[in-house]
Amino acid sequence: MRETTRAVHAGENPFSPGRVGDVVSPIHVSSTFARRVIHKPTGGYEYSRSANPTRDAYEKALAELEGAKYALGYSSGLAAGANILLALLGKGDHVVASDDLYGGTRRLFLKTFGKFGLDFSFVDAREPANVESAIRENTKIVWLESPTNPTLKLCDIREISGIAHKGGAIAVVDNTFASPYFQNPLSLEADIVLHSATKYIGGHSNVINGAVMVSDEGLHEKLRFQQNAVGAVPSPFDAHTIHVQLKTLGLRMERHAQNAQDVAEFLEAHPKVKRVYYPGLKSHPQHELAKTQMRGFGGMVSFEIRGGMEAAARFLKSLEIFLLAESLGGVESLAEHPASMTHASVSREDRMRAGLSDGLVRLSVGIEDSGDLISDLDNSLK
Ligand code: P1T
Repeated sequence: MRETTRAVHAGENPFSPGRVGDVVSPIHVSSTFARRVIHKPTGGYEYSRSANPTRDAYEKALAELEGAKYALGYSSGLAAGANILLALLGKGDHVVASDDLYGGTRRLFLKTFGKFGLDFSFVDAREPANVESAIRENTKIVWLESPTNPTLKLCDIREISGIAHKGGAIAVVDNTFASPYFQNPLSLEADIVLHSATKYIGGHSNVINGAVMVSDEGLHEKLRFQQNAVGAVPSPFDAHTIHVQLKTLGLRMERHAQNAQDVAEFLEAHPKVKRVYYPGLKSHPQHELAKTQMRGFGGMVSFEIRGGMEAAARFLKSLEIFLLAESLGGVESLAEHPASMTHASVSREDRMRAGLSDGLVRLSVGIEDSGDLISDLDNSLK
C-alpha cells in the first residue's frame, strides 16, 4: 500500500475481537479490566497504563505509518523522548546530538538528564565526520533531527546511522518536521523514530501527544517496560482523536508541502528577506540529499528578515492569517520567533552557533489557499 492508503486504514480492523464492525476504533475508557480468574486477563488487558485497546489500535496505526514493527504512544513528544533516554541509558553514558534541536529537547537533555550523570555533545550533523569524531567509548545514542527545528538542516540518516552502529551506539531520529508521510528513518538504517504527534500526525492543534517507532525486539521490550513503569501515556480519548485525524495525513502533507514551496519561493525573491531555509529550494545546500531521503519537503519554512529582532517583531505583529504561536503541523498557518519563543531556553551562544539569529522567523505553513498566505506575508513585509 502507498502512504496515503496506509494512513486511512492503519490500525483499523472492524472484525477484530471486541469490535462489532465499527469502521473506526471505539474509545475504551476503562482504567482497569475485570478477569474471572487470577492468572488470565480477559481479552489480554489488565490495566490501562500498561495497555488499552484504543491506544493499541492507535499504536498499530503509528507503526504502520513508519513501516515499523512496533510503536508506543506517549502523553507528549517530550515524554516520548524522555522515555527513550530512561529506557536505554544509565549513569555515565553519553549522547551525541545535532546542535540544532527543538529547544525543549535540548532543555530535557541538559537540565533534566544532565542532573543524573548523563553527558551530551552537540555537533553540526550536516557533516557526518563531526558525529564520528564526537563518538566515545561510552556513547550509546546518536540523536538527530532532520530537517532540524528551526533552521531546516538535514543530516544523512543512512550514513550517520552506520557511523553510530560502528561506534556501538544506536541512531534515534526525531522525524517530527518531515512527518512519516515524507520520510521513514527506519528504512535508512536508523533504530528508533520519534515524533511529536502533536504536530503533523495529529494535524489539528488540539492534542499534545508523542510517538516512538521501533522494529528491533530488544529495544522494543526496553521501551515498553519503561512506558508502563513511568506511565506518561495518552488517554484513550487522545489516542482515538489522533488516530482519526491521522487518516488525512496524506492529503494534508501534500497541501502543506505545495503551499510551503510557494511561500519559500515568494520569500526568496523578496528584497526584505535575507535568507530562506526550505529543503525544497534549489538554493538549500542539501537539496540533493533531501531528494534522496525524503519523498517531499514538508510544510516548515524559516527565513531571516532584514533588520533583526525589531523587524521580526514588527512583521509578526502585522500578520493576519498566520497566527503568532508556538507549535507547528496543524492545518492553520502559524508564525513564531524562535529566539524568544520555542528556543528561548537555549543560551544565546548556542543559538548563534546553530545559526539561529534574532531575525529568524519560523513559519508552519498550513493548508489554506497559498495565494492568501502569500498576500498576508507580502502585506506584513511591507
Ligand atoms: O510539544 P511536544 O509534543 O512535547 O513535542 C516536543 C517536540 C519534539 N521534537 C520536535 C522536533 C518538536 O518540534 C517538538 C515540539 N516543538 C514545538 C512545540 C515547536 O513549536 O517547535
